[in-house]
Amino acid sequence: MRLKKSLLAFVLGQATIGLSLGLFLASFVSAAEGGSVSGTIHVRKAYVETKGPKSDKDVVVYLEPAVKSAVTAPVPGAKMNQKGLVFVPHVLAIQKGTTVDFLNEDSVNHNVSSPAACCNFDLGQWGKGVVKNYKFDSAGVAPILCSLHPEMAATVVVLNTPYFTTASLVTNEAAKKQSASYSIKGVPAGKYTLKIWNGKLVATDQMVTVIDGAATKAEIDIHKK
Ligand SMILES: [Cu+2]
Repeated sequence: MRLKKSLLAFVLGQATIGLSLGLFLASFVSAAEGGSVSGTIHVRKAYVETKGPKSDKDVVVYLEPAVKSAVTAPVPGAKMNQKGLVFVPHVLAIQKGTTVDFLNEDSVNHNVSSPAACCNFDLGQWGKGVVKNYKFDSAGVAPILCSLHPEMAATVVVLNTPYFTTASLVTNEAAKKQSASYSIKGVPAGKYTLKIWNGKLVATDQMVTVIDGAATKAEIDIHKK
């Protein structure tokens, strides 16, 4: 009887070790899906308009791999519509090679064009409910204009990387501070240069290391050019 009990304890012990090892391996496998980079963007010694259709609240945050990695196909479905004589969204970040649909939701005609060196185009004029599109094949910053409405303006930021996000600066009137939080998820492990784009402000590039299953924190100070 005593022998049977110790045998049972031995078997249970082995099973526990096996289960622990299994759980350990499972956590290792799921962690291999990449990591994230997140933090807060702080506006330093500057003030930008954070309200209205012509605000400078949008900050594009992106990670350029230190070592050239496999090319990832751009995500489909990028849109910049014309609604109420405004381009929506005001700032659109995309990966190079992305086709953007421009839908006119207004009852008046609109034009969509850009004088940018990276992406010089003019799609003509069209009316309500019609979509025209343009494929952004070169990285760069493209101001988007409507020749019929000079007050309409937007920006397409074309990036050489699929790892990016757009954060929105908010003004804390009481503290007289402007900031935004950001998070880029699903980034493969490795070294990256963290960069930003904003209509008025710049930041110093910083190196970040992404570790599988880990959240890397990176604070960003942005200031006048
Ligand atoms: Cu227009």
